[in-house]
Formats: sequence, C-alpha cells, structure tokens
Amino acid sequence: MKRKSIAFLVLAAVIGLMSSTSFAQVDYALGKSYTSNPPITPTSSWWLGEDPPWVKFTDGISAWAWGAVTGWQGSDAVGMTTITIDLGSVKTDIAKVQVDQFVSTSSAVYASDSARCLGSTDGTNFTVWGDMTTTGTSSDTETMWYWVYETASYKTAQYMMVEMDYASSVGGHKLLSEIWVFSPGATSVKDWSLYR
Ligand SMILES: [Ca+2]
Repeated sequence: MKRKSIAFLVLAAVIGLMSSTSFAQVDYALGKSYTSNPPITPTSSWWLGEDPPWVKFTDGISAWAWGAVTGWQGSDAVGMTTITIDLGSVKTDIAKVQVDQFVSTSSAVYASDSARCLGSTDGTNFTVWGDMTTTGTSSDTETMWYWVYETASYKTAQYMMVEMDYASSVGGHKLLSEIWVFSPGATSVKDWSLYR
C-alpha cells in the first residue's frame, strides 16, 4: 500500500511537471508599449477612445466587445496599417504571434484582407517573417478573427511589427482587441485567457 502511495506521488509529480512545462508559455507583448501608422488619434467623435495611452493592444484583455477594442476609422482604416510593439529586450524564441481582430460588418467594422509579421532587433531594420493565417471566413461577420503566425524556427526580435492590410475603398473601422507575441508552448488559438 505504501509503495503504491509513493508510486502515485511520483506519478503526480511527473504529471505536475509536464503540466507546468506545457503552460510555461509567455506573452512577451503583455504590458509593452507600441506605436502605429497611421497613429490612433482620438477625435471629438471618437467613441472608442482610451488610446493613447496606447495600452489596449497589449493589456492582456481580448474580448469581442466595444470596450475592449480600439483602432482606426474612415480613410485611416483603408490600406495598410502597421503596429510595432517594443518587447523591451531582445527575445530569441518567439514562436507565435496572434492578432485578435474585432469584426462586426453590421457596424461597419471589417476584417483585414491579409496580415503579416516582421521582426527587428534595432527598431530600424525589419525582416519579413511571413504571412499570418486567420480563423475568419467570409461568413464570420460578427465575431473575432484570430490572425496567427506560427513557426517552429523560433524568431529573434525586440521590435515586433504586424501589418494589417485592407484593400477595399470602404472605410468603416479597423479594430483590434489584442496582439500576442508568444514564447514556445502548447497554447492553441483562443487560449489567450490563460495569459491575462
Ligand atoms: Ca486588449
């Protein structure tokens, strides 16, 4: 009986170790500062606001809700939008980047046509890592679109850039809720709630 108890404890310890290993993933972007082009500029009619202080994309909160998103409107929402996050120091094991885009076509908030990731160690010279893929489809008109870039060849960067393109001439809004820059781990799309 005692031997079984010890065996159980050892097994539990091993499982615990495996669990802690699989949940060791870190969001390097959490709480970090970022800039964008075009900049997010509050106006008198700006009903989303709060950005500046430039926190909503990296506050660890992702939700399909007006209070959890901000972004661009009108002509600023058309064409290429660039967001650059300063991760604070060079990270050498970036495994995944995820952008959570708020989409609500009934409110003129449209999904981007494409997105891609770039990285830099000096904030000046950026290397294109690759295109992001999305969970969204043309029928997903009132939901979050998750854009993901994932690589087994870990990337090195202090400055993480995401380009979100929207080619239509229809302005509307381009709104994001969160940008995640993950270290290696087992997290799949939408498991962001683990990292708040
Ligand atoms: Ca957020």
